[in-house]
Amino acid sequence: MALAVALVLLVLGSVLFHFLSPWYFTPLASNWGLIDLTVNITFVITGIVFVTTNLFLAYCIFRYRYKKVDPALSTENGHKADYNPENTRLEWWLTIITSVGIIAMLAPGLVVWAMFITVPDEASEFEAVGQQWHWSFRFPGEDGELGNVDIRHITKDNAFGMDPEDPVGQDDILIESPIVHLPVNQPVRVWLRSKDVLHDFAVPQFRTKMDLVPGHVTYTWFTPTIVGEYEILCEELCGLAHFAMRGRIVVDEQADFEAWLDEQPTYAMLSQTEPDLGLGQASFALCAACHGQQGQGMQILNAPRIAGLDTRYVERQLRYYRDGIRGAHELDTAGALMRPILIALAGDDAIKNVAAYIETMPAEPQPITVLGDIERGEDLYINCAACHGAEGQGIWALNAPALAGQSDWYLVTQLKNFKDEIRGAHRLDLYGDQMMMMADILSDDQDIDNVVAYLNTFR
Ligand code: HEC
Ligand code: HEC
Ligand SMILES: [Cu+2]
Repeated sequence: MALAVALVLLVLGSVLFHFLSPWYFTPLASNWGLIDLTVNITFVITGIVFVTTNLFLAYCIFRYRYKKVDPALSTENGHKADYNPENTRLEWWLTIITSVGIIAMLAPGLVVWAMFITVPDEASEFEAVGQQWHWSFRFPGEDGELGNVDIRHITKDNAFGMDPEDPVGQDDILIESPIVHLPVNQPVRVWLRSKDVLHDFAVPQFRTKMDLVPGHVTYTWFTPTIVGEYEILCEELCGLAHFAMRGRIVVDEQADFEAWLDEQPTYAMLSQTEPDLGLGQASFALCAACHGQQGQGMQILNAPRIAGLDTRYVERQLRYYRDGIRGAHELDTAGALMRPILIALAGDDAIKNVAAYIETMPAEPQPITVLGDIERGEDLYINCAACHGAEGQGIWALNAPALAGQSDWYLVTQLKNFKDEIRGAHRLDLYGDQMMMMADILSDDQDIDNVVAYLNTFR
């Protein structure tokens, strides 16, 4: 009896949860309303089956429950079930109903799948490139065609693996930031390419998702229908840190989209401009006042060592300071010191030059000022090694800077800043966002000191 009641409550609770729960589809912002329809059909059919079978079970438990019958007063058998091995009629009915239900669930899915893989002729195209743990994008240039790429061409200066000999690729537009724009109401095909492991391109509001498979180029298509900003998630669940691999699609009016695209560099522009080390060295005079003549850093000014930092990392930090993505938080007093410098360092070229010069400066390990439990630090650092390298050497392909030999007091403040959302919380800071999630692994200030003390063993 209690079991029957529990079953009825379970059914009621599930149905109520379905209708009252706040966790449902996000509002639709693409042409793929049919995906919602197929999911809803499945929900309704499996829902009806769930409700009827469970209520039937509850009914049987109640109806045929054990009854004590006194044999002296009655000939009725109160508790023994009849054995009823065959019931052809009933079996036919059950088979037919089940088949109809399964067909009703699968058939619409097949129709929608056919549409899902048939890209309309008028669709424009772009490419989304996945790598651990970052998205970047490529649009065809004026010729309307994407040039050849190959994993073998990938270097620090050719992150897309563009074929330098291919004339078609010269005008391709390369977007290294994980934020891409698309025009509204224009069908678009996304070519999906992975540089390393499996990834999965998913935009919940577009109801579209597709795996990126290393060695293959896959695709999906959709028509964004509402102007706005949407998050790209990597819905690859197996493997490390895919949840931290966020990107963004900004859906614009056509004119805004074109204005944005016009500002993006082509492969030819990127591959032909060599940084000017002489100009970079001249600009470095601005930096030496705080970071020291050798870029070794000065603790009294809170300025860390910058000698030897990776060019791309430095460029990104300088752009972040300039654009108020880093150093603009009211509690970030040290970061605020960097912001005025970027007024003097005008333009992306100046940033490029000084960053290139900084990479050439020899990096001396900095004195140890932070002590902690090195063994505990080693255990904690296992989580960090995947991005920053087993010896804290940094991995440029993952956008993670070197930590070994860096001013240790500075590493401590940065980890605290990430943890307290003073660094990394800006909505355009998608790498800082990764570090904010990672810094939460370190439960308190002591653990921060421990992991930095362990990093001090690499020098
Ligand atoms: C007024 C002093 C000052 C000057 C001048 C200055 N910096 Fe800084 N810089 C700082 C401070 C302080 C920090 C640390 C900010 C923090 O703690 O977040 C910093 C941080 C940085 C970082 C981030 C390092 C990292 O590992 O993330 C870079 C890169 C950098 N500076 C480059 C430069 C360059 C290039 C120049 C010259 C064009 C320059 N700085 C001039 C004070 C200065
Ligand atoms: C998913 C990859 C990933 C993991 C795991 C990771 N980091 Fe990072 N870390 C990054 C990236 C990317 C940056 C650069 C952020 C930026 O560009 O602003 C960074 C930046 C940092 C910085 C700032 C360095 C500087 O020069 O300013 C510190 C310190 C740091 N990480 C420490 C750690 C520690 C300690 C752990 C382990 C608890 C860890 N990271 C785990 C990706 C990672
Ligand atoms: Cu991924």
